Amino acid sequence: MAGIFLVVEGPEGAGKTTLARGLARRLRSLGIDPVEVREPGGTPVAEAARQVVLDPELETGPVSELFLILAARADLVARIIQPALDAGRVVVSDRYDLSTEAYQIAGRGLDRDKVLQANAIATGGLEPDLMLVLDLPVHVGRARQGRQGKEPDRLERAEEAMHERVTDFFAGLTGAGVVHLDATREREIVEEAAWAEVIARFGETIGAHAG
Ligand code: Z5A
Repeated sequence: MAGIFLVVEGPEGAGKTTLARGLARRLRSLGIDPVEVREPGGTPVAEAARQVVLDPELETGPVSELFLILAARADLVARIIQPALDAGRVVVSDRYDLSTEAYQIAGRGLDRDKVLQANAIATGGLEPDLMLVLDLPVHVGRARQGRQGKEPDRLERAEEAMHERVTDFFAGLTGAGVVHLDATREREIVEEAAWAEVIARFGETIGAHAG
């Protein structure tokens, strides 16, 4: 049976983790055991890279930031995502490579072609089947994160203009497999809209997985 690779993307505080968990819960309610991952992270090597890249005490330039993130992605794809898809599993990822385009290319200003080439080495060319992009203004995401009361990490401390570029990049995305969701709506409504997109595309496969 074919595996399905679902990715949730968007700016900070948009509700990616909330939605990824909601989709996984819905899959489990059908008897499907999804593989849930987040980026950067998901393996010991990738979690170590995540700690370095998000640590506000560490000074990391845009290029070293890129390669830490790609090292994490390479390990996650090779050890978890690709084997899971090969085994016919459904993978739900909280961020993937659109985040690199958003943060390292649009945000940090790195060369697009070179970053995409390096990313292709990290992923082995693996592309998601569906990218659910949550659209939310920067200040709304910030307010949500503020209510959570967690200390901002290194990337969250970046200049406001960078966050605007990241948000604008996500908002302007088009292409096969990209679906925009208005993340200003209630959690349940966002989840329902996302689930409808999943079922519209993969209902038959999911039905077969559910047995
Ligand atoms: N990064 C990168 O630079 N390049 C890359 O290639 C990749 C990542 C893959 C990872 O941070 C950082 O790595 C990220 C980009 C960079 N940094 N920045 N800045 P992370 O994974 O720790 O966190 P995050 O992705 O930045 O955001 P987050 O704070 O985890 O937000 P979220 O997952 O989108 O939202 P959430 O945790 O689901 O929800 C946030 C709060 O809002 C929470 O209290 C929810 O209950 C609430 N919420 C969720 N949905 C709603 C709705 N619909 N209405 C109201 N409230 C809501």
